[in-house]
Amino acid sequence: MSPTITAFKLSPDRGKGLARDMPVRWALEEVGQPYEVRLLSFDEMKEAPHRALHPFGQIPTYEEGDLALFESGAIVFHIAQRHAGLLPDDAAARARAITWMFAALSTVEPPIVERSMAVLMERDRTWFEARLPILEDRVRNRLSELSRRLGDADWLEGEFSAGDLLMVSVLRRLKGSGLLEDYANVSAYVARGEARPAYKRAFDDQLAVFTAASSGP
Ligand code: GTB
Repeated sequence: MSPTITAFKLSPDRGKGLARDMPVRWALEEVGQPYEVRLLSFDEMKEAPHRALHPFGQIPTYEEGDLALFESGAIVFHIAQRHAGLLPDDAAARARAITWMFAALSTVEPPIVERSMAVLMERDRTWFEARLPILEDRVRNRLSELSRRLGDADWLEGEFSAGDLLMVSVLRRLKGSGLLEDYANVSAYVARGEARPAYKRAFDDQLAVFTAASSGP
């Protein structure tokens, strides 16, 4: 039986693939696992049936038989554990790839999200102009550290892994900020991720949901 994930009925990113069902879709495409998608409105996300799956009333969730998961990182990890292709077999290499999954979500993403939230929600505050350069410097710090580590490698640890999948997903949130462009190897890394056939299938599928919903009656 195919797993079912949840996603926005009408994503606020207008199909740019920034909502967190995207890494889950991408992981499922990488391992060749077909899946169903249940689309939810903002109201439906906060209702009891969805809250039973997701305590915070968010997307994505993942259901597979009796197993119900939330948190995109945990879902990608589960998919990577269950199928070949996203984590190396060698125990040490696997541990290093998992380390990059955590690094993406807990070290690289927080300053990126903090900057995006400020740009989206705090533009009209008196202190916004003073705060933005501070937030951008924090992002630049992480990008330069990542750039140094990546060097001229294609991926963070040998072959493409779930660590790269999450890192590329996190870095995509900087599109349009002008920050990524200063780090040529990191920009090329993101482009390499986006060029993967599995990424493209996942992206097209989530875009099709937005296109259908926004052109409906
Ligand atoms: N840590 C959780 C995870 O990784 O799964 C975070 C889940 C989460 O933030 N879900 C968001 C959500 O359900 C959607 S993805 N929000 C509704 C709510 O909280 O009520 C975050 C997101 C939303 C929109 C954009 N965008 O428009 O660009 C990007 C990312």
